[in-house]
Amino acid sequence: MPQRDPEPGEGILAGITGPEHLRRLGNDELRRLAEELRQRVISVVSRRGGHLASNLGMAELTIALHCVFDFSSDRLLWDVGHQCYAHKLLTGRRDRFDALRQAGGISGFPDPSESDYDLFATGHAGTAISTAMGLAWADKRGNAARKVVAIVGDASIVNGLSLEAINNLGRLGRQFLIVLNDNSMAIDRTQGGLADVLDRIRMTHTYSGLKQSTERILQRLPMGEEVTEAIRHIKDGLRTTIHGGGIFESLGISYFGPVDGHDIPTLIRTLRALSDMDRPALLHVHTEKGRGCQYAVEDPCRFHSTSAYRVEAGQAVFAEPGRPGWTEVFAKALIAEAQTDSRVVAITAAMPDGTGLAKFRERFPDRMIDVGICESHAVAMAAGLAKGGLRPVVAIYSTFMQRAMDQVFQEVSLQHLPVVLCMDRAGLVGSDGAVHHGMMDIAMLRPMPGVVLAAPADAAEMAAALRFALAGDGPTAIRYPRDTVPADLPGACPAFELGRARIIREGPDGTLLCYGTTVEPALSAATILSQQRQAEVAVVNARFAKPLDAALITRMIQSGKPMLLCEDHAVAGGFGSAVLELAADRGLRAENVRLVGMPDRYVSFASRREQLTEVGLDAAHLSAAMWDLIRAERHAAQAR
Ligand SMILES: Cc1ncc(C[n+]2csc(CCOP(=O)(O)OP(=O)(O)O)c2C)c(N)n1
Repeated sequence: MPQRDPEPGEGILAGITGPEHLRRLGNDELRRLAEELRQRVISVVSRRGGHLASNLGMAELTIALHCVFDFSSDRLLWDVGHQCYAHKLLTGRRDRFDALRQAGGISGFPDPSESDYDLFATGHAGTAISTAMGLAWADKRGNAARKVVAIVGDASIVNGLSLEAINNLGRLGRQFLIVLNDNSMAIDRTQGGLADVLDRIRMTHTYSGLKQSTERILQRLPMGEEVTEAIRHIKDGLRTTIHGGGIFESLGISYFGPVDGHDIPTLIRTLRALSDMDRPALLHVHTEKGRGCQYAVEDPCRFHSTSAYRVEAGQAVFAEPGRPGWTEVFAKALIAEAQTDSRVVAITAAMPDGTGLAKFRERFPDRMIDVGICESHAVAMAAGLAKGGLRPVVAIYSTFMQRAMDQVFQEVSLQHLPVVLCMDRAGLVGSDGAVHHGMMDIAMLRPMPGVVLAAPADAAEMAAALRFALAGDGPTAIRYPRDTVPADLPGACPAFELGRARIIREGPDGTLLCYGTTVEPALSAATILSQQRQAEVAVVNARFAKPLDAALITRMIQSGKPMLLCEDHAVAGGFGSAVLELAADRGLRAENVRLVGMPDRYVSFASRREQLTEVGLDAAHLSAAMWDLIRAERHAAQAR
């Protein structure tokens, strides 16, 4: 008879009061606990959405880490942090876990405001070893004996930032443990030379091989004081068994492994032995992405991060999306361009699925490059491709494009090369929260001379913007949100012309001047104003944040009629700021102009709709804000 999964109020997990409790459990109980953690994660993620496959692989390793270390004082750093669900369940957040990624609930990433067990709010790859090193240095100076552990995935350890930290780590001269969680996957398959090395280690260690290599480590690692001396002694012996681990060894980091990441007793014994080392070490752990959940094991990429679903006959079933998303529309438009222009090539930094480039790869396998999680390299390489005569399109989420700003500056903008940056997830991103909002791309790119900034407002405009960008002789950045694409705008879509806005709706009483995606709520706001207030306002897609349609915007400001500048971006330094700079430059009185966008604080995780409402970018808030301006302007006119 298959066992019934425990309900949230029963089982071993229900009795866990804190990580210290784990040390009182036997191996069988710990194994059952791992299963319970998985079932809890599946149950919540299937209803709330979230990161599934990586978390399922982390149950045993998380338990073992909490058994060996005391992270109420020792330091635990998660790289990216999307794999910390079991950690959350074991560190006091079990009862609130059902509200995962819901407004006011539990974050999908580590979050110090939730628990002292989370040291940094994270979400971007490659940071854990650096921040952990900083903590280790600080403790060394303060003579604190805390242990430091950084958990890093096989895709994140090849990130430039991780490698810079590893290069520096050999000099640390104190305990420091990197746990390399190797499941051979990023979101898609891990890319690159180091991935090949790890793959070779994986292939030479079948399950029984793993057992042997672990035994070899353990036999040679006596517990207690002599451990470091013993390790020094066995180094040569080990080196012959470690293959690719030599890379770390040569950088002064002792390599151990690989070990089976689902074998709790072995993990505990190995971690305990390594916890006493007085210098940096790396434990290479093999885990299975999607462990214990058939559909996630079969398609770990699909279930890396998932929306809510229901299970029917053992398969996950998703609600049909009402309309296509921006990602899909972008991929379609790019494929169409690539069909007529053989110079077009596409680059992703480990996100072929998320950016839509997986579709492009199906159609043009030789013209898509996945560089791994290294956005800076992606952009610098795109500069080389452009110089070499190709037309590179780099598709990166806005939040991750931040990593590549120096390359956009020096390699792309300064050389004025025709690189097209397509920034998905630009704007509020919903349940991933503050670590993933695309809130600063305009502000970061706007100061770079020669960079054109464009934003489409519907599917036809996406195709037109891309066509325009690919025809240009310099860099263009196109931004679009994590959302479904709105219904087609009225009328035929005019081609994108440099610095020309598109008037979508006319109206004498004021203007909602939008940048891209905010056109949709602005059109609804205009309808509300027309129906409820008999006020007729214009709706315009500026299309370009740089260069602005200076002539049109000047006329609109000079009319003295109210204007709302609406953008799904931080108000500071964004599109609205560009308009106000124009006004100041031309000596225009912008007294009836207001900015709507993200405020100067981090907007927490919630649904994207809730977040848009929170910052005033929904139709109701826009119409109310516009009506306030219209009324004030009418009063002022009467008083004159
Ligand atoms: C700088 C940056 N780029 C891209 C991402 C998107 N991303 C989130 S998780 C992930 C894959 C991580 O793979 P790995 O580190 O091996 O962890 P696993 O999920 O396999 O446990 C990627 C690419 C990110 N979080 N940060």
